[in-house]
Amino acid sequence: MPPIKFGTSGWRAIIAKDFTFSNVQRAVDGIAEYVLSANSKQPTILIGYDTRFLSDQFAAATAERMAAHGIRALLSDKPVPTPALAFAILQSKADGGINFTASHNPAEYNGIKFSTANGAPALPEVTSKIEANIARANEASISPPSAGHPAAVERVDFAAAYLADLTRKVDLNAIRMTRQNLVVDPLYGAGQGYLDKLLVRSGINVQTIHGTRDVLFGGHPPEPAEEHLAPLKKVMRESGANLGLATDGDADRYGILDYGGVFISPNHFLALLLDYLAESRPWLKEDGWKGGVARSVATTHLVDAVARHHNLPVHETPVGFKYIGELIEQDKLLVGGEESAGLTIRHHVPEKDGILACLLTAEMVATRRQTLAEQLDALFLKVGRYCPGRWNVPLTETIKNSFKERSVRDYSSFEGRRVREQNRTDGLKLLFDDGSWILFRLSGTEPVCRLYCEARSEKALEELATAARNFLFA
Ligand code: VG1
Ligand code: CO
Repeated sequence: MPPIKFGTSGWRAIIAKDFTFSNVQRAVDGIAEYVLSANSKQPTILIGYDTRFLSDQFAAATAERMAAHGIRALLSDKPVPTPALAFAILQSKADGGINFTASHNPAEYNGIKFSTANGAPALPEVTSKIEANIARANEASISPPSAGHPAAVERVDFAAAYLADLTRKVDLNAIRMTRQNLVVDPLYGAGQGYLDKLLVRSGINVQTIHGTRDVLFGGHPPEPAEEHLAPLKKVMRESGANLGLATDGDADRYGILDYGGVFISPNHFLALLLDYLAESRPWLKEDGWKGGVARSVATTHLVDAVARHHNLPVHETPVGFKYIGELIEQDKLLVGGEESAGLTIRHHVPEKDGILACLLTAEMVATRRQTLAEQLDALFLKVGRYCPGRWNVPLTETIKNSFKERSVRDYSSFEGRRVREQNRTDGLKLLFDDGSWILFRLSGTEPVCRLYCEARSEKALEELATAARNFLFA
């Protein structure tokens, strides 16, 4: 039996190869054992699913299995974004939630994201217990739960309360008043019927593309990276829209096209939004609150420059939103974000929320009455220019070995640059005297090695990235 391992964000595997009904049941039994051991009363677990092949059926089977374990199972009545499920966990005071999703991965994948009672992605201390439960069950071939007193499975709507909450956190009125013209692209994923519906209901001019279920996602992974947003760009041009707003397969990530279809990198967006929220949200100035900002080790240091400008401390985390979720949960943050397009804000769910990010984009454009590109230029003038980039290298044996060997070495210089600091928070990050840096690490969601670089000009970034690629992967 294959081991079931939770990576950066849940367990992911290829459908029919490892992601089978029987392996899902093994994983669910491991989660059930954890949930039962962590609660003295009868626990409640929320179960959601995205629009992938069989996600709804995996979820339904899981609800039955949870009920057989004596756990009360509330099953979503439709596909649900991961942040909406997180909100529902908090609101219903449930003991956790499972979302069937492989997020941005290609169509052949499915996955399980498990969140704890605080609505945050389960931390390694929890997932290692679940993994141990699963491994133990393999050895002992524990018999299935007795159907003695199976609990009930209830079908529930998780959308309404989540959307209502967003209307209180975003100034939809400002968006409506400025007569913006928006195009929404949920990339055939779980965001459909959420972001678009909320905008339509609020009287905002919006059209949707890819708002139906297609388990092949139109032939591309449902990742709102620039290379997958060409159709959105085209529709924006045709309709004269001023913003294109995309979300990934489970709508916890965002992808933003500015006026003219210009892609705004999630790194730059995070810094812009931090600057905007620091200026525009009065609750930041609440007495006595000494919070700051969190970014993953792979995220732009433009965030640090903006934080410095607003006198906010910065927390650096490993890659994976669970670490930022933990800080949100402890009320230490105004904004937390990751370069992969993860964002949440104070008083919101301890989980990344692509729908919130899209709404705040439209609000920021409405309030400042400038395109995002204009805002970014102004920000660069204020705190300096930062040029981040990221590359994926498919994981062959050679790359694996090269990574292993090169990530443990000690570096005082790298390709003619003096190394100011070596950071091993996640993979290896080398920081240079001029403020530029490189980071390489193994992905925990797909078989690739990731290389991140940042420099202070596009030309310097190109040089640094070439040097890094030649050194690491040549
Ligand atoms: C990637 C991203 C990370 C993100 C994770 C889950 O992880 O780099 O920032 O939190 O995916 O995102 P990795 O280990 O593959 O680099 V999602 O939207 O797939 O839940
Ligand atoms: Co996702």
